[in-house]
Amino acid sequence: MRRHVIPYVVLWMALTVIGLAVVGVTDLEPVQGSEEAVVVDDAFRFLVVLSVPVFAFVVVALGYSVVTFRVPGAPTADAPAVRETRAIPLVWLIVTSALAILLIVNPGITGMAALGLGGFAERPADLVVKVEAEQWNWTVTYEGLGVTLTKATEVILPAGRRVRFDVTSTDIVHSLWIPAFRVKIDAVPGLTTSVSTTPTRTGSFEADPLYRLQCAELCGTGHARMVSRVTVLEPAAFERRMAELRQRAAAP
Ligand SMILES: [Cu+2]
Repeated sequence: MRRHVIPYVVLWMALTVIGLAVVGVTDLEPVQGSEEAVVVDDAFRFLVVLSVPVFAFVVVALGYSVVTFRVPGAPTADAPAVRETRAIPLVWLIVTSALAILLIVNPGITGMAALGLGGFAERPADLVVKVEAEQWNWTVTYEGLGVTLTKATEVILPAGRRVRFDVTSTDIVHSLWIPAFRVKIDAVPGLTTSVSTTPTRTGSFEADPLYRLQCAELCGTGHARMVSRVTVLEPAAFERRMAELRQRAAAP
């Protein structure tokens, strides 16, 4: 058994290094349009990096065993029971338990705290946007600004301001998803669900297709087309656009 440890560890390390190199050159993080995107991406990258040595450990164990312990021909009897490896399950139990606890604390609890989820205090919103989902449109109302965009083709948001979406549905379950912000919340009939985000930079669907409000819950034949463009403007430009939309709505 002992003589297998060193080649096994060498193979494990080699595959881990290759895996981490692949992760390093792979673009895992598209545009980060909000503060939440940074939290979510950090958690995602951490989990991916951590999974590389674990995955390599299992793959090398499998491959190494297949090659090294192969016995030609059909087996005539069971192999003798292995009794001298009590340390291996013990180490395995301790390491995997420690990793699981680490992940629960970070990025689990720390991430929830940063996002204001799971009972952690939510930061007050600068702007509340009511969103009503229906097959297959989004209707958006800017609370206190007197602007409602029925079947909105475009959702306009201010950069650097905390936005809370209060979401509901008039028919079946939909899901509000803005990929550039990494936020998602179900739209449920008879219920108001909320999700908050702070866009950090200006952006538009034309410049990056992740700037879109997309339904993320299969809701019928028009589901894939249940999309509104998202545009993030500087606060002053946002106020001007709101004023324009108010005027347009007031015009006969
Ligand atoms: Cu939908």
